[in-house]
Amino acid sequence: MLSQKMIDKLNEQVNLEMYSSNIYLAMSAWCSSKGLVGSAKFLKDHSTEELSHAYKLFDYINETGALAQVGQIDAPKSDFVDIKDVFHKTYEHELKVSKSIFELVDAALNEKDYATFNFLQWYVTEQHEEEKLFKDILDKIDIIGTDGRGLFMIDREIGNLIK
Ligand code: OFO
Repeated sequence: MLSQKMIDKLNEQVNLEMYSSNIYLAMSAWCSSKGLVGSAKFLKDHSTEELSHAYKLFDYINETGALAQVGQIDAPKSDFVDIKDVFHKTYEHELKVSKSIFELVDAALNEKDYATFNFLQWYVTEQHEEEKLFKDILDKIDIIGTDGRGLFMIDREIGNLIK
């Protein structure tokens, strides 16, 4: 059985994952409007992945007999300077999500809620992978550059990252 504190924190995380999904969807729209087809597809695909993160938490809360809650989700930013700005923001956002997951893990340990602690390990691993994914993209942008054909190549590379 979850404590009220854990229910509240897990519900906050559901909200953050849904917000993440909307951020990536808005970024996908921006990329699409700039003809960055590969990045648009990749970010839309990632938006779907974030929803699955939200649903996994949602199901966990419900399975314990607690009430999962869908809260208000802020509108994401819809304008960006360039492709580097987009992926810089994805990376910064994932660092924020990792911090939130680590706070949840801390809370689970403090509450001696070992079932939730165990459940959250999937997110700890996932965040490590996501930070790496977006850091790698930023590195590629720096190496290839975005002048002339560089932007075309970067966009194609990003599109090829879809699993
Ligand atoms: Fe991109 O992170 Fe969810 O958890």
